Amino acid sequence: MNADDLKRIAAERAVEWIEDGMTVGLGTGSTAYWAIRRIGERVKEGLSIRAAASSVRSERLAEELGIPLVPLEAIGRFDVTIDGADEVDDRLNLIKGGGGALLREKVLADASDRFIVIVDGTKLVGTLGAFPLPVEIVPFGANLTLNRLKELGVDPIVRESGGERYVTDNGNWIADCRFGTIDDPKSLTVRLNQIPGVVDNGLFVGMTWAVVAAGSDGGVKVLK
Ligand code: ABF
Repeated sequence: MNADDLKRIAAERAVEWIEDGMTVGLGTGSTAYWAIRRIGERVKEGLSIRAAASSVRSERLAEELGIPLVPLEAIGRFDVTIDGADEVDDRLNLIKGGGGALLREKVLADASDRFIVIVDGTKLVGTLGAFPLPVEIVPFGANLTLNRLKELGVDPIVRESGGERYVTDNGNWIADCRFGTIDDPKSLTVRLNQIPGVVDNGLFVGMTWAVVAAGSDGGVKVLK
């Protein structure tokens, strides 16, 4: 089985939690892609839901698949949000944002009764930090914000895509920060978000309802 098979297996297991009448948050990334695909299949089979997406690209995919989208203004809470992650630690805290959608993803996750994370087993780590932490910053005074990040002992790399600076759906930039092992993600996320110019960061602490992880043997683990 290749990585994509594992992502699909984890995604399809998570989609089983979706029931008629639910309001569903759609994540972003190659694993969330499979969840959106499966939701689209179930909608064609008669599943009645309403949904909102955490990125323009997931919105477009949902539209193509006929998943009924509603404006976020029409939503108070999500029953279920399904999304990927870059790392999951043993307390189910996450690093997300490798796909550049961390801000909208965190807004949906925070408004979800059940935030379900879908990963292939390689994303499970004991402690976060091998993956560079994405930090979303406003372009205004970015050099000053980057200086503040450097004071935390990192060398922030402003993300580029195709030789151009990467711009998020919200018009901001992403600074990827290698903190190394992150033993106290709660303190770090609070410290980062106190920096003027930082919009949010990819640490999702205490937000996960369940992790669905597909192992290389094709087995699926549900961690809560
Ligand atoms: C998105 O999915 C991002 O937050 C996260 O970085 C990414 C994981 O990507 P993939 O599922 O493609 O490995 O939710």
